[in-house]
Amino acid sequence: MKTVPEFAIIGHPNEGKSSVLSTLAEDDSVRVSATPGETVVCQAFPVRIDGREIIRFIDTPGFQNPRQTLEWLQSYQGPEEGMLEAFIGAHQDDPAFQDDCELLRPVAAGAGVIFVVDGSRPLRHVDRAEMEILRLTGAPRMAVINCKDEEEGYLAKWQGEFRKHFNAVRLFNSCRANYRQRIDLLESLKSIDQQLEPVLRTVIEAFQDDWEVRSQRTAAILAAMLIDIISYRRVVPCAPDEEERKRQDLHRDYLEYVTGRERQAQQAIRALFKHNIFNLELPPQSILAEDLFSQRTWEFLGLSKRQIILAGALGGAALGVGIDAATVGTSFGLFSAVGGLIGAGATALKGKDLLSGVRLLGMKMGGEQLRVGPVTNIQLLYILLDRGLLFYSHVINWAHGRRDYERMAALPMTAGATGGFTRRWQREQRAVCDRFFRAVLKGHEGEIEETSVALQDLLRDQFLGLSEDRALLGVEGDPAEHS
Ligand SMILES: Nc1nc2c(ncn2[C@@H]2O[C@H](COP(=O)(O)OP(=O)(O)OP(=O)(O)O)[C@@H](O)[C@H]2O)c(=O)[nH]1
Ligand SMILES: [Mg+2]
Repeated sequence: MKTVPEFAIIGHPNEGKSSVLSTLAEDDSVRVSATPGETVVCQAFPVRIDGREIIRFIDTPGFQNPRQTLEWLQSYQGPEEGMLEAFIGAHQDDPAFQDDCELLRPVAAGAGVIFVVDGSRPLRHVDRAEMEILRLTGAPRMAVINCKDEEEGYLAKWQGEFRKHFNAVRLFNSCRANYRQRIDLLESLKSIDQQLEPVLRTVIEAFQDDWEVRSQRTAAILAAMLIDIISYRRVVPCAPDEEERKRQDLHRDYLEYVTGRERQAQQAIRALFKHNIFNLELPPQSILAEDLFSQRTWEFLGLSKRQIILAGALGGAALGVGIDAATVGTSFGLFSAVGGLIGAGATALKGKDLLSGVRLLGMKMGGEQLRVGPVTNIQLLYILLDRGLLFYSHVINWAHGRRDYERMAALPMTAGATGGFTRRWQREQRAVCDRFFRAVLKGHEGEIEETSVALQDLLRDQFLGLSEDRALLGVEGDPAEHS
């Protein structure tokens, strides 16, 4: 085995080899397609951490002529070490064995084998032939069952057969596997060959360290975003007669700013988790696809209607409170979508005259100037934190090999998915948020730095918990899990 461990992903056409590789290597550039025969030549996909290659997976075409290949290998009389080279030498110009030669090349060169089957279909004779070929190669090998459908009736049969031919067997769903399952698969690989163990242990450690680094960086990205959004201030010249219009402009600018700033943070997080090509599209039912300032967002994240009104965060219109259009257009509706934020810190609202108590905190006229910001309501911090945590859990649970977006998106959001994360936080955790919020409002650099570090530590721990915790992983409702 070489210094960089190398594994060829081998199997029947269209079983999900490329898809498994894509997820395992966190590489969304791997070509996956519903048409059998998509992969025709071997291609190595290195996994790099800090620019250093630590493991390499090789995508291969599916077996083309396994029965005859097996017959040839079984009747081979020469020295065992030269068997694969001899097979390739004898068949490389025969179009009927083109794929078989190609897929056996990396094995002949010493790569370990990960054999992929679709465990949702019954076992066939041809599968046994393929397994027997791999056994004869003598390569360290493990079998991976990738169930393309939910059907699990054949699993026991597959597992029984695999035990005869492989050193290890694992279920690994290329569309759903996450960080934990990738690590588990690597752990199993360790057991297929003693010689592989030390180098794979190093690989696993590198994966784990890298995951922590990514989680730490995600926390830093979110903290920087929060500082920008909370400390947002603008001052514009404003004559008394244009106050109303200017307020609306400022309000709109703020909405755009917050939305854009959040999107920017999400893109940075996405890149950190190597989703480079496909746009991890949020299912339409996802609360993350919902506008940051919509009532649904705020309710979903655990605020009651009354709390939302108290936060003054949403407009009367959004809440369905019967306010006549004229009033909505002026002091309440338009501003109050971010009211509490820039904001119309609405006090308790009662019926039709609820507008009388509305004060526009944070937005004030002074001299010939209109000032806005900073945000005065800590609720926005929690909403943004919740959305950050949801986005993280969405990203880490989006397997790189997953390509069937439509099907995933069409499924309903799960019942268990209501409520934010921060709502369940303890008093100490809320205190960290509180100190951070106040420091940012005060604008004291040192204090911001200090409280931001505490917030990042808190977030990193939450992220790492989310990476390991099966129960929480479904929080965004991985629809495949529940269909
Ligand atoms: N629903 C579902 N579809 C899957 C899964 N794994 C693979 N597929 C789909 O099955 C098809 C084949 O996947 P590939 O990864 O290209 O299969 P392959 O074994 O590399 O195929 P060839 O390169 O043609 O031999 C693609 O349409 C995948 O999206 C899975 O776990 N669930
Ligand atoms: Mg392929």
